[in-house]
Amino acid sequence: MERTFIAIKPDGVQRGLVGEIIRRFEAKGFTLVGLKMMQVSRELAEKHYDVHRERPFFPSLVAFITSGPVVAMVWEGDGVVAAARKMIGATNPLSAEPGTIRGDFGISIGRNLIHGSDAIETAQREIALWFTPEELVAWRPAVQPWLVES
Ligand code: DAT
Ligand code: MG
Repeated sequence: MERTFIAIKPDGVQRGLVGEIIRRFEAKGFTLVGLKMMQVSRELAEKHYDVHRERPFFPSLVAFITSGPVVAMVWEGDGVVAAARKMIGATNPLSAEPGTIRGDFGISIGRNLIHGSDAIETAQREIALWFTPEELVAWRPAVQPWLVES
């Protein structure tokens, strides 16, 4: 089953949006299979943002993600990677559509609240980076027959 990595960044935690963001993914029908709050190390931050290493904003990106608690999650469901990106919205919250998380709650690219994997292969890499296999729980919600046709 497809899985994606989602992280509520320090601004999302500080602004009290943890519940709201989890609510949206639950209400949509995706399944939460991993969840932890953590203080991100510099090492993890640099690995996570490795593709952006050469970008001018890389130092501030690492400084920000390590500046306070982050809520790291793994969500499961068919099509969850692309659907989560749609729910999150464009990178710059000012361009993000209303109805998306960034579109509804943000105004600045450096404070865009949430991370979501951009492709299935990225999700696999990020899940392995942030979670051990034991931290992930495979379970089937009882409402599944009311969410998907068998
Ligand atoms: P996304 O988080 O939508 O996947 P990304 O992977 O291109 O966006 O960039 C990672 C993060 O880096 C993004 O959430 C915010 C920051 N960022 C991206 N482009 C930026 C820019 N031009 N200036 C400042 N920060 C930027
Ligand atoms: Mg990205």
